[in-house]
Amino acid sequence: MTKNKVILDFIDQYAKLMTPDNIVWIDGSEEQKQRLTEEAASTGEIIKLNEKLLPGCVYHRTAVNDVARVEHRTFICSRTKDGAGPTNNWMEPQEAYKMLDKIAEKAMTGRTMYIIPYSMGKVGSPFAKYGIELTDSIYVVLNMMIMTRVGTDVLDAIGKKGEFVKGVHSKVQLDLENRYICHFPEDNMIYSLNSGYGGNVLLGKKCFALRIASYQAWKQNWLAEHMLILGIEKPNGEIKYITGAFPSACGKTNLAMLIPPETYTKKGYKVTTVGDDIAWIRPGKDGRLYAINPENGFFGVAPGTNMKSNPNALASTRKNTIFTNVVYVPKTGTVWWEGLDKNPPTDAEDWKGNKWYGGMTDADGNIIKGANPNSRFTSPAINCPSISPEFENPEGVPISAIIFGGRRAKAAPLVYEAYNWQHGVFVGSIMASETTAAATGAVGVVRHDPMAMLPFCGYNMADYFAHWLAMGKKLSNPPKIFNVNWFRLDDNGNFIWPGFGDNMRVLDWILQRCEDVVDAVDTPIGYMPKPDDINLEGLDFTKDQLVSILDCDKDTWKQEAQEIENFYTTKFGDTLPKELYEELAALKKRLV
Ligand code: SAT
Ligand code: MN
Repeated sequence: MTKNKVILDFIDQYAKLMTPDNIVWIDGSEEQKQRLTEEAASTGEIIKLNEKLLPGCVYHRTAVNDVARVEHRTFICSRTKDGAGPTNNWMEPQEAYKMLDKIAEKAMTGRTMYIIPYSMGKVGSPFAKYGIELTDSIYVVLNMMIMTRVGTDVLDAIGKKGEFVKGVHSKVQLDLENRYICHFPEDNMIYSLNSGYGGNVLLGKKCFALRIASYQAWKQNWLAEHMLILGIEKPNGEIKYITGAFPSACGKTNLAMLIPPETYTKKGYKVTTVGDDIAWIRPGKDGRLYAINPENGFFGVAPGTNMKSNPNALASTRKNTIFTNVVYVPKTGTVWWEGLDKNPPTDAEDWKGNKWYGGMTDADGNIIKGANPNSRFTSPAINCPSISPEFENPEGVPISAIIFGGRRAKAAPLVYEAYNWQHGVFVGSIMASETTAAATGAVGVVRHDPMAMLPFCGYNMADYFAHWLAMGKKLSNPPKIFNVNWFRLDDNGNFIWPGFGDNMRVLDWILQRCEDVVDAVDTPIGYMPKPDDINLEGLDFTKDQLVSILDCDKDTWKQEAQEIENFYTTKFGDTLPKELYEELAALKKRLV
């Protein structure tokens, strides 16, 4: 397939170590995909679904102990501990290689090693970067064929550029105690053992496109971010692009695919989707930022996805999709998850493979959920009805606004705007959000998650902040920066803001601010909308409710500022860029 010696030596090294019975090159062809699908179906690794109702779709269950990213077992193995910084787990690289090699020894005996050449970004785009993943999982191959651009043209492209990210994955024994997701940024290398779950094993995604790429971006003057990219087409045909950073399972896919409320669609507004998870962003010659989505598909959270919350995502899953850890209905060859509709199957299997029916309860009368809360669909981007015509644009799309957002029951208002780039970097750095099922560990605990990159920054986060600050200085026309929070709760624990499609009303204000056509209220935390400037037409939502989430309670924010100071000083101390301490001091002053 290739004569490139670096590639061949890499494969040879790990084939000798892991001793697979066979080696198969993945060429990206439909025919090979069909063959692998049949093979995986014959061993039970996947189940083929109803060809009429869900053509080309398959179902997969991961091991019960392997359903989410494992942050405590994820390492940045930079040469120095400082290179990984205070927010990452670190292991000395030679020690890590030694330990991993030992676990990987003969791990593929009796198995096949698949070689996946893939591209993040369209092959040949100035943004594109290439990788080769070795894996013993057909499930991984099939997912990578959706999430990335797989094929022999990648080998030609590597041949010319000579650079690629090495990825080694083996399920080994799916042993939790020996599960490691290790990154060697200085070696362009990812080594993932003992898992078979999405973010741990689809090495093009978080491991490459965020952890390794963020390091490369730091060195090469660009940004690799945990951001969706959407386009808003206005009635006059003009399209403005917004990127948004939100932690995992906080609605990036829903925002990226939103359908505006009727008051907007009637006028001719339309939202198009460029990406739902990752943005690679570069300065353009015109002093603006340009973004591409390096992925080729969506790895979305299934529960809660329905015709009302996200019809575009649901439509994306109707063909050529891999469903993981949702409910399986053998009789019809279909799938189901909580929040899909109000008609759960009566005769099904839950994500663990146990007999299950809607409304089933345990001995204590508690409802047993059929789908894992982090169950997923892997769907080709081209399936999405709202996919942007610019999705494949090799030059990317120009960014008008950057949004940061977390899941916060209190404190953070619906939306506010940063004063300038430096203040915007501060706003991103103080992001906090309640944890979700996307990673193992407790759910619902507020933690600091700067720029939604806490689990994904492949180098020292203090350097990452400095890099953001430096990027801004190079831009003559930087995007404006905003913070949003769709998740404020009332005293009864209900969401106040309707969210989903109605988030368009907030995006509308954001665009108006970018175009300088609407005033704002200057508050201690930033510019906030005048309540009259958020369009509530056609919405059952009172001005009082709106005012209640467009607040900046000084006492709450004084506590918040203290919390930020603790985070800054205990995590980063004097390694944190002084500009951020200055922004914190200025915030405190405005709160007096
Ligand atoms: O499992 S993934 O890391 O790919 C998804 C996510 O957590 O955002
Ligand atoms: Mn994500």
